[in-house]
Amino acid sequence: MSFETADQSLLAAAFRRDGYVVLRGFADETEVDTLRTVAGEHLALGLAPVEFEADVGYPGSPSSRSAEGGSTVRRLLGAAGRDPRLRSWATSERAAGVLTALLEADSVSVSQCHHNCIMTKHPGYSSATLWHQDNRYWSFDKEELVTMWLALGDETRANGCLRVIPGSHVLDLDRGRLDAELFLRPDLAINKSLITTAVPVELRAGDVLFFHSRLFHAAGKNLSNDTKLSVVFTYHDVNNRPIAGTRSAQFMSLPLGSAAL
Ligand SMILES: O=C(O)CCC(=O)C(=O)O
Repeated sequence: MSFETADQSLLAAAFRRDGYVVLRGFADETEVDTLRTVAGEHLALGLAPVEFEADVGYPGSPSSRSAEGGSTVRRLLGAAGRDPRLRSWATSERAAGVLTALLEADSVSVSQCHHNCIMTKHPGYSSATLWHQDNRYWSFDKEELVTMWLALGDETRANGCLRVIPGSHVLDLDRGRLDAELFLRPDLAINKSLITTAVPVELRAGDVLFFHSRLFHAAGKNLSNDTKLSVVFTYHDVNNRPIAGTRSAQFMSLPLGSAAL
């Protein structure tokens, strides 16, 4: 859907059905250039806090920070606190308009806990991410969060774009279909058949993918010659609270729209 022509109720209906929607050209060229510049500067400096590929231990990642490729960054963390331009992207009225429709909420906030990052995928030492729901990271009263994923460059199968399983946000899977880390177990025939229904979400710079925290998704390695950069924030209804004492409650969420900082 193109951003200009998207009707909020159609958008919300597509999201309820599929668990995701893509808005083409949601960010304009100037915004993409600005955020790419910020990302490039912070990456070049290795500006903390960062997560390294070696930290996640996913398929293809270097075995340790001291191994070859061990200094490959996976995520520039704490994005909303890094730079006012990232914060204003995360908390804009435009984002609020879409997210209140998708979350069917009067008012939404952006979490500063997990995600809240610039996701990078480098040629050479990037890892693949297995099939999972983002609720493996979250502890909220309700498993109703939405991630806004902005492509700062083209995202294709070759450079490890996200793949999603449409409609999987409404599935209720037995715990045994997931491994200890809450990834879908690829050895089970029933999971193999679910995975055959997956679709790649290819994006152009400026396109945004909104997806539900229960939607199963995965991504491959970056097999191209260029680093892939995406800006990733996750949102919740202000009345959907993080569980006290969990990582989701570690930092305050930020308000959106006119209430934003
Ligand atoms: O780009 C990737 O490898 C996928 C990232 C992802 O799904 C996640 O961190 O939850």
